[in-house]
Amino acid sequence: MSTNQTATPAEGQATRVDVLVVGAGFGGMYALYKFRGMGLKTVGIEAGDDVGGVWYWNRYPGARCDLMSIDYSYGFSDEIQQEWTWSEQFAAQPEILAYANFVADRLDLRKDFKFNTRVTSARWDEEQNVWRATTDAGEVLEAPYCVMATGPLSIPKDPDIPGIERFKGELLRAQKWPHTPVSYAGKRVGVIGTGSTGIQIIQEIGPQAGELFVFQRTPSFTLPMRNHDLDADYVAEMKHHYPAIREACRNNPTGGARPISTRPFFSLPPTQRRQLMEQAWINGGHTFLGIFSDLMLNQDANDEVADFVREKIGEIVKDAKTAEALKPRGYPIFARRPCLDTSYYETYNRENVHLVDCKNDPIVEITEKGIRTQSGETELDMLIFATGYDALTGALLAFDVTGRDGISLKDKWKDGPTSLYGMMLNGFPNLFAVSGPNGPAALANLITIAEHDVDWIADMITHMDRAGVKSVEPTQQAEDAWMKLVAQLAEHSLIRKANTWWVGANVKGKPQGLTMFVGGFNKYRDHCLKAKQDGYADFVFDREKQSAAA
Ligand code: NA7
Repeated sequence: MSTNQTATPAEGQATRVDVLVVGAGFGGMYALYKFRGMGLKTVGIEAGDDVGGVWYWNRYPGARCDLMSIDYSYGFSDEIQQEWTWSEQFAAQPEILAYANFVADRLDLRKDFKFNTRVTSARWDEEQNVWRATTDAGEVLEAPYCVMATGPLSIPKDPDIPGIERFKGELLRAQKWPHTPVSYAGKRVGVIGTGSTGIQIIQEIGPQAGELFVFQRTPSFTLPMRNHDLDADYVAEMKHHYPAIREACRNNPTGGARPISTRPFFSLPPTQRRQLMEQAWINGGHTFLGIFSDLMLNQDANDEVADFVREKIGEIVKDAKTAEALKPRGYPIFARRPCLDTSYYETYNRENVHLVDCKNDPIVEITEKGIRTQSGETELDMLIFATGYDALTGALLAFDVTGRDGISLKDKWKDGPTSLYGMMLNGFPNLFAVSGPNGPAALANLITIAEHDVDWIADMITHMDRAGVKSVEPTQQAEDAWMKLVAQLAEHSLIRKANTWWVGANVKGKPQGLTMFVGGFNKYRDHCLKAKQDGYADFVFDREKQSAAA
């Protein structure tokens, strides 16, 4: 199918390919493999010097995926899933990055990626029906199809605190961690940020640092991970059942294999509810989320689970004042990304670990020597930022994307992101996003979503190729209807009730609101499938020709 021609440009000309993929994370890697396999000349652009995306950058101590490794891995190739063996229930960053490298080697992906390169702009050329992208290497690439696999968590965010540039000690950012070993021994280390990242760092370096000071503004709920090595028999069994496991993931609201209960919290008597929660605490992982059906819909049910976890924090943390400060209040449990830990609360029982409660003692500034809070200065040798990301939309808005009639993405999204399925945008023909901001995005297994989205995009391209059409975009009505559904579902979810990156609250000036599809990955998949079965009735093909004929 299609052209599969590469024209080597003369000086000043653009490099012409069929598909341009931005990003070499798990979404971009699969996209490149898939489109190349369709006979399309595909080129990937990646800012890092190798594959892995967020797992390439995030080398901070303790970095680990909180989805089970068996689930958080590709299902598109049986050879790959049979050849690769995970060592732990929840894999650490080095193993996940090794897996990304294994896949890249196995599929020979690197030859079609341009590493150490950033896209600086992308513009739709209506005459030629191509996206024309420029890079910071001064190159121009042209492709009829442009696939943004830029990831929901790829633009790190420094804290909004004055004086960062003054600090004379070692300043480290979780998402741009050095590739060489870092020593904490004998040092006074400060950590700002107690989301998933901060929690992983704190429990890892607490025992290593001379003194560790945790500057906590909002405490997170974290549950025991109960990580363990995978034994050979279990792995063999999983490998045997991989096809069924992948199918279960595709039919699950979280894109993972673990079933979600249909039992509402208050349908059970209190003793049984308690028993289930105790069991979930012992089992670990995200079991809690799956044991009742209505934790994100029923505030009273949510409150009881939150009380249970607060009680556990009180039991683990010996100092009563520290325990109280660590107990999250004022937002529903699971409305911030639920974290999994191995020894987080226990870390605060160490004499060298100190919690600074910034709700009561706010940070005023960063000084040459450390951090000044209202009550005084804490001197530090090392300061670590685990302060999150400009998530979901940040990477897509980091460069100029200009669609039909000169519409810029920044303008289109000035009040928040809108699209059809998070994948396609009215006004931006042939532009696709993998795990975009109006799909399930951060609420489900990102590898399951990425595989789904890339396959859906591939089907669309195949359809266009067969129909002999050159451009496609969703109708405005279809996009509006999707966004209405996204908003209606969000309205009933407790997720919108916390100030998190999920709702854009962590970035000053960012439009606020829950723009992800909270209906579950399986339902999202149904919607996308229906679009195809309906013969893509919600899309306009070759718009120019159609308007001319009208
Ligand atoms: P998060 O979850 O956005 O957490 C960022 C943390 O940084 C959070 O505790 C913030 O507190 C804190 N923060 C940010 N700015 C400040 C200032 N100025 N002062 C004090 N504390 C601050 O990012 P993560 O990297 O931990 O996790 C992101 C996702 O990666 C995670 O959800 C997983 O999906 C993987 P705040 O809440 O704003 O009070």
